[in-house]
Amino acid sequence: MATKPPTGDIDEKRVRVTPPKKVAVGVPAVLHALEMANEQMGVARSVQTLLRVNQKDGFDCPGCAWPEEDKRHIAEFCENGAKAVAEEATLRRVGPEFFAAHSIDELRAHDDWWLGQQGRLTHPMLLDDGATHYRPISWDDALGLIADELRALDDPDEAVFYTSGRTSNEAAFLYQLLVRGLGTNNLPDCSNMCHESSGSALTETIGIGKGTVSIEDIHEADLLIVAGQNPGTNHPRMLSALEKAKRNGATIIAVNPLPEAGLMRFENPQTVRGVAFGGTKLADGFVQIRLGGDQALFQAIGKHLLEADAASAAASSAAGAEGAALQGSVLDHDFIAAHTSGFDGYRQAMADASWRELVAATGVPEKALRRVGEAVRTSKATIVCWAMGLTQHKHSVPTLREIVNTLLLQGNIGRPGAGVCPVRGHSNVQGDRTVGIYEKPSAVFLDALDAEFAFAAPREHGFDTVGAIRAMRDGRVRFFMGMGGNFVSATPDTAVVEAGMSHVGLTVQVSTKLNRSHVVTGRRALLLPTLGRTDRDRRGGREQRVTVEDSMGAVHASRGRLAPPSEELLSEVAIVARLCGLLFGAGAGGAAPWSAPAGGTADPARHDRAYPERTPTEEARQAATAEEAGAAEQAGLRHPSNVPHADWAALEHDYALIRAHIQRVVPGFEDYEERIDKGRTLHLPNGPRDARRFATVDGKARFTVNALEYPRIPRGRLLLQTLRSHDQYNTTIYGKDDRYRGIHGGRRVVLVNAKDIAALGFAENDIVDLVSEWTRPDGTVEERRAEEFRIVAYRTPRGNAAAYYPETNVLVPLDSVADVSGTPTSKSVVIRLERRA
Ligand SMILES: Nc1nc2c(c(=O)[nH]1)N[C@H]1C(S)=C(S)[C@@H](COP(=O)(O)OP(=O)(O)OC[C@H]3O[C@@H](n4cnc5c(=O)[nH]c(N)nc54)[C@H](O)[C@@H]3O)O[C@H]1N2
Ligand SMILES: Nc1nc2c(c(=O)[nH]1)N[C@H]1C(S)=C(S)[C@@H](COP(=O)(O)OP(=O)(O)OC[C@H]3O[C@@H](n4cnc5c(=O)[nH]c(N)nc54)[C@H](O)[C@@H]3O)O[C@H]1N2
Ligand SMILES: [Mo]
Repeated sequence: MATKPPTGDIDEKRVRVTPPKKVAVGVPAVLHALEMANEQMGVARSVQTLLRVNQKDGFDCPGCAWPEEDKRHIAEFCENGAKAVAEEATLRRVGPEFFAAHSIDELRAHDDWWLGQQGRLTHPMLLDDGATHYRPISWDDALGLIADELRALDDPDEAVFYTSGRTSNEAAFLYQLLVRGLGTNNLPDCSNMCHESSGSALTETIGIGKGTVSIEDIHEADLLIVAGQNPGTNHPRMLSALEKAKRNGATIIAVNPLPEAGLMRFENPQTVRGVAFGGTKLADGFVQIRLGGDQALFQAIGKHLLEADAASAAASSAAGAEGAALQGSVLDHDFIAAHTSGFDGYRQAMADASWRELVAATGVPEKALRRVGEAVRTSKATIVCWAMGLTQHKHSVPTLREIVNTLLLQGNIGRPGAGVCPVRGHSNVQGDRTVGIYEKPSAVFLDALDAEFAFAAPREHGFDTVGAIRAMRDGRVRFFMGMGGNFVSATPDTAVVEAGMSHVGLTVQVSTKLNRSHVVTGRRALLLPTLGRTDRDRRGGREQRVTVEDSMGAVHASRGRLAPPSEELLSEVAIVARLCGLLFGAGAGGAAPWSAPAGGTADPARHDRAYPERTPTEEARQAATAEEAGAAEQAGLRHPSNVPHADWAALEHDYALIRAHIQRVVPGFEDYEERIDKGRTLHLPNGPRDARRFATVDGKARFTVNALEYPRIPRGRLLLQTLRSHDQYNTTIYGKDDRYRGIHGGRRVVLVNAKDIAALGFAENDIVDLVSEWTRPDGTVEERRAEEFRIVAYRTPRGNAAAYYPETNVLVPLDSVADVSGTPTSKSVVIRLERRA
């Protein structure tokens, strides 16, 4: 059923290009956001909603995962946070009448922008096999259909359960339990396409797959390197933190192929100084690196530091200093000796590295590379921040290992103002991982889960995102469920994904708004509307709150206050809890076990059963009565006695009970409930940061040796990165402008260096197809095509081009993934431009 993706905006030929902005944020940004908010929500609702973003009694901004400062501004939001909120809190509605009026074929011809603009989903809908329209379905029937379909599988591995990173800890924890209860670890998530490379590299080298800095560290850093990240658009509140760091004397170096507005200069709309005096110059240095040149850059920094250390050792031994023959003053030799392994191998590898090659890979002259090295050498505390520019390349994992190497040299991990800072995307993507959304769960996690719920979770690894697509393509997936997100548009190789989806028997999407994954479906499709962050969530007679973890490991509560778009909506927690009840509950196979406490508080007797006094294993195993086992068997589960045991109805009506389970399964959540009360934050333990403790194979932070890699661009070709405009949230398109880059009114543009445009025989504004060329391991070349893009001259390095995601996902080959992490290489796609006939 692969359909031709819509190319509406280019046909109108109205893209307008102006010079890129040099300053980010400021008053125009706030006005722009308010305008969008008013349009979607009306003035009163806008004010009421926006005042609650990221406040202690409010909701967590669904925008990004950047942490809140402790002293919050009245309006702790940014332009793009406000847009994310407006998008969700919109007053527009998509109900049964909408689906009656628009056939699935018609909807498929619209792009993600149009679909998203229609408003909030209000009713569960079913698209039957062969039907032309979605039709309404009751919750009971919808969930019953899912349960039937799951029971009918020959093998639980025929089911795939995707998660996007907005899902709360509570919903995510129950969801992974549902999936493992069914007997599979098929839990691909958006993180597979996002910071998986960071997780892989950091777990291996420092023993934790997360960053090691707090917001205070950012403020106290002496040097901040921001590489492969566009915070002015994607993490605007980070600019305030950078500004604060600068005021404290920090140096900031931006490493990017593009001179991104936010990094160059920043007008803080929340300070008078920002507004009145033309802003703060943020970046002191801009390294205009070639796509994929970062591994070489960090090797150059390491090489420079090692050379400088050796020189200082030689100088002091020449001056007769005692015992200084071996150790210079540049490196932290005590830290290296006490806390690391692999130093000698790394030192040798850097001695062997050639400056000529480092220059070729980065496109940056040796002198400039050494200037960055000098900034690092003289810094008292260094933090490296990064995002997608570093994680979506074939050699992303070695690149990030190299960052760790350079930081270890000066002991820049586990002390104030220093460390690694992968800046996460989705607002709870990190929390989802923490509570078990992972296709390769650790044995420690699974053991705790087994003990808590008296079952045996499967041990074999499941599919990640790319693995799931391959299985769909090969017809091995019969059931797909998406907990939020937009799997069809966000993943690589769109044509393969769309065809793969059509082989699936039932696709289920839990969502707030309409997107492409709801119109490119399996043979049957369910669309389940749910509450968003801004919506009030009343269950069990009281308002529920959920929790989320920010990019720096701080967990806090989030509570929406707006009246939900429809009385019909169930929270994500309720949807999953009911499915668990249907599949694993005492009444599984019979009457719905949750029907009793509708609206009332949970039965205290059940509560006791879910919260045994003695060890959970013991007690819960006893609770696995013959009756329950019989019911599960009747339910057709593969291992009838092996389903998780909990009081699902109670969990649906009191999310605190879910938090109590999390606290017993995941380390670091001690006193969870008490600590999130009154808006307090729970800081999860972080070995490297807290105590220079490294949970690696040898208990040390590990220097690694990584052969230098960088992309080679064939003659007459360009290397394309696919990135975000200023008016989008991933596949949710807010509008068609990219204000800071000076692109207006359209998204089908390709940014190319003016000299390349000429050298390739084109002119600005030519309309071209982008054709990607992918050489398979056997040497054959595959081609993929994205039609009708307008060429725009832009300050990108020679040989490098840029275009927006998701329009260009058709070009990213499914098999082109990062080594180790499996992340699609969305920032390095070899393309040629082809003139339209
Ligand atoms: N408003 C808004 N906020 C968002 C999002 C959104 O879509 N809109 N998305 C959220 C999500 S899920 C994520 S993951 C983050 C994404 O945040 P970013 O990673 O900032 O997003 P991208 O637009 O992919 O930008 C990649 C940046 O890296 C640069 N880059 C590309 N390749 C290279 C390279 O090889 N080397 C270097 N040094 N730089 C490179 C690009 O020029 C660009 O500046 O933002 C989150 N926040
Ligand atoms: N070419 C290319 N591809 C990429 C990237 C890239 O840079 N280039 N970036 C990758 C990255 S970093 C990421 S994170 C992924 C993003 O992949 P996804 O997370 O799958 O995509 P999103 O566009 O963020 O999903 C948005 C949808 O989520 C739904 N939604 C919003 N809020 C809620 C909610 O509260 N609950 C529920 N149930 N649904 C909700 C809405 O329907 C909305 O349409 O894309 C990846 N794909
Ligand atoms: Mo992301």
